[in-house]
Amino acid sequence: MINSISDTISAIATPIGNGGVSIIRISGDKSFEIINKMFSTKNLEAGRIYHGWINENNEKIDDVIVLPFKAPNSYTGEDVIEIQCHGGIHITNKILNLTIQNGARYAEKGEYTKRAFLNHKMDLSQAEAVLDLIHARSEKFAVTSAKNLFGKLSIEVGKIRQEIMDLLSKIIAAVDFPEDVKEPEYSYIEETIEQIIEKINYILSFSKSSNVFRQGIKIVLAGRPNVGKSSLFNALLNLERAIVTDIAGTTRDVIQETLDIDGIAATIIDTAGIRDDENVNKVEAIGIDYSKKYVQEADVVLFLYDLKDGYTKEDEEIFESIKDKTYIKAATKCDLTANRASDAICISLKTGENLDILKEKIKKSVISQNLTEVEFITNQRQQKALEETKNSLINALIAAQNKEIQDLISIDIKSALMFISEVSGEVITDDILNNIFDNFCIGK
Ligand SMILES: Nc1nc2c(ncn2[C@@H]2O[C@H](COP(=O)(O)OP(=O)(O)OP(=O)(O)O)[C@@H](O)[C@H]2O)c(=O)[nH]1
Ligand SMILES: [Mg+2]
Repeated sequence: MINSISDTISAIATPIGNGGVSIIRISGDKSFEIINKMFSTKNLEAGRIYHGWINENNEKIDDVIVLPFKAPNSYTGEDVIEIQCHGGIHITNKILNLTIQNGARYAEKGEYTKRAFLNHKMDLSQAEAVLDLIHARSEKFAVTSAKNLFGKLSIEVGKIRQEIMDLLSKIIAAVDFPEDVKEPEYSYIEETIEQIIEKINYILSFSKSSNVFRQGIKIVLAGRPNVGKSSLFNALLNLERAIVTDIAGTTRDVIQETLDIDGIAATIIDTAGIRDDENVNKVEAIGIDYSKKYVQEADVVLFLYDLKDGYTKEDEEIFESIKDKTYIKAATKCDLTANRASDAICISLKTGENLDILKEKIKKSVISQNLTEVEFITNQRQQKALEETKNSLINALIAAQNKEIQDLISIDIKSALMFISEVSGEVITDDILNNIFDNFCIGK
């Protein structure tokens, strides 16, 4: 839960750790009063940059740069003080604690951006774009989130909202003042609604790609023990991440790492080899259950079998369970045998043979999951609000086609207006709001 907006809050805005510079940000009415108690220069003016000392009981703690901002010209729309100190966990925490001792309280997750929203510095889709930008797992997603931050989605949704509002006004005016205002033609209402629905559909057409961008793609390695899953996992990451041995059943836990493949975050997941025999102990058995679960949730399965052993009955069984998914089939250890497969890429993790071809194939399968260039990135909350807007408009359209009285049609258009307003946050409940900002990190 987020506390009162009237308090003055403080937090470290940079990642915790040792770096060149850390930033502590204070926001609220008491910001200037607080810095006055701690800083060597007094009575700061907004819009200037100050260099000086942070003091505690007349003792110098750090040499810092201070940037004061006066409401409403700041990120949060409140009085803000940014303190740039030397990076380092101890010094940064010390200065943060001094701001608290002098009257601020620790900020909660997303509280700065929540204040920016409540003070009308940004609308909700922009606030969510900040969240996306922070958590962006690939470059492409970061670039598109930044566009949303500059208002791309809000502008389009704002236009649609205005069109719904105009239509509603025309209908209501005629309902309320039948002597003075002529009611709009039914054909006009139908055409207008159809056009609006088309615009919503256009934004929604990017939903699937948006979700792929947001969540990334899961690529799961699957196959019998010892076929070379962990060896391939390491080769794809260019890293000795997973343990590789000639003992069947080496990997027990699920290991995952994320790669940026053509701007899309691809999480490669190594799993325990799937087998069903008396040598399987309790730990491996749990690992095998995980493998099966991850395979089912995968966007792409990399199915491996050992070319030296040939395609066994067990391989066939595992393949049966994935064949309805998007899969790539590869036969490993081609350096050890003259056997070749007709329906799989033959690779060797020892010599690197055909790994390029496999990588290319993985890249293609990732790109094919991401069907279009994404013009509007939306999250599931926004998609739901847009779907509800559309459903209300469809009801209004059907009512108009049936030549229902316009007073009745206006009810559905009103609810469409409510739903579209949720996207930018004109109409929003506290629950939704807290849910959104709870996903932020502290200091943003
Ligand atoms: N010669 C050769 N050996 C390989 C190749 N791929 C893997 N190996 C060897 O096969 C053994 C098993 O490899 P892993 O990568 O651990 O196999 P895994 O599928 O992860 O096995 P589990 O974790 O037990 O399911 C290791 O000794 C690897 O060095 C290959 O292409 N050629
Ligand atoms: Mg393994």
